[in-house]
Amino acid sequence: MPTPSMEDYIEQIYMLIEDKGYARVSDIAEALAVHPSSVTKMVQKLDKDEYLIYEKYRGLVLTSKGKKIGKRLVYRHELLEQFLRIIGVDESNIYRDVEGIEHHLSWNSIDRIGDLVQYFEENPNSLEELRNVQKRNEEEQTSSS
Ligand SMILES: [Mn+2]
Repeated sequence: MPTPSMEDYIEQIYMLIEDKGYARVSDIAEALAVHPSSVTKMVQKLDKDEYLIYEKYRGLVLTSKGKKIGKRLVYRHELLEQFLRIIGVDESNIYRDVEGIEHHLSWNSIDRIGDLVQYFEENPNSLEELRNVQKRNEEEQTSSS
């Protein structure tokens, strides 16, 4: 199993390759706001663990194992953003909160959150009821403060 840090790298590398067709050490460093030497070190570890193949002058490619995990990690991130948006979390908190929780949930929890997101998509009335609860709670908070 990849560590949280390895997951962040695999997720970013997968997205860069999807977007641009390649992932350079400098692009990965920029995306994760880390030093290029940290990227090189991690990329070597990911190569050793067979998530990708790294050749210094030719760049890197994900193995099928790396691709499979990368795809799931990107899905997980997007699902959690959708989930927080649905339950009414402020847009300005969403990205940071997802980065904070994504590595710490079991796939079991991810799948059940997926069910919940689907449930709200299929039942707009329920979503409206949830919004009503939120409105009520906000009004109570304002009137009691
Ligand atoms: Mn993420």
